[in-house]
Amino acid sequence: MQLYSENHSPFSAPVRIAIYAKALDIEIVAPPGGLRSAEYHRINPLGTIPCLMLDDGTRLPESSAIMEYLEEKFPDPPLLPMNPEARAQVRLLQRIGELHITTQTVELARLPDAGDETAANRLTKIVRGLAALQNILTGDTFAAGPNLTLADCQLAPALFRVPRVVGAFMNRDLIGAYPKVARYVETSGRHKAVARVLEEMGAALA
Ligand SMILES: N[C@@H](CCC(=O)N[C@@H](CS)C(=O)NCC(=O)O)C(=O)O
Repeated sequence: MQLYSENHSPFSAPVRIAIYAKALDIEIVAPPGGLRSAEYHRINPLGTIPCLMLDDGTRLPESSAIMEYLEEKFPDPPLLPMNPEARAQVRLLQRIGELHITTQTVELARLPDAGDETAANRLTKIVRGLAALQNILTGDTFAAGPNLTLADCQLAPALFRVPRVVGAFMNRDLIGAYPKVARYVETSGRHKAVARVLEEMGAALA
């Protein structure tokens, strides 16, 4: 299997954390010809990374679909808890990370004008996402308890980007305003797979 990915990509980062945490034999490669090339669009007509190329040639784009597939195909070590309520909690945290944080920072980073009304809407969504996390996080090492889950794969890279992107729009330590979130950033970053991906992202963004 191959994963098309780039180190700066916040949507690819969660998939790479899952791959590293499970020690999977998946080759991680850049999109051939570049993300916007005709060559890559022939592989993945959505034109997005990440995209997993299965051994039978099937292409699986969309980070959450890829992570669900990897979890089912390679359940050991598990990145989802056993009981339905705990699984729902992990998926909720994943959605908050993807929709309220990552998507908003990606769109914010595309906006040139710091005074734009669209920027204010994106910042509001990020603030709501952080406030929700402050309520939902267990206060444990990882987002949903003592073990790494898919929630951490999503949230750690999402939160990593917040100060880097929001800094251009406001002079405020947004994460620091939510102590449980700030602590979570610190504790989750100690996991080897998380630390590796955050380092890759940091180097790519520098
Ligand atoms: N919902 C998609 C979003 C993927 C996405 O938008 N990735 C960005 C890179 S971080 C991308 O490929 N953008 C295409 C482009 O900029 O042309 C997922 O979760 O995989």
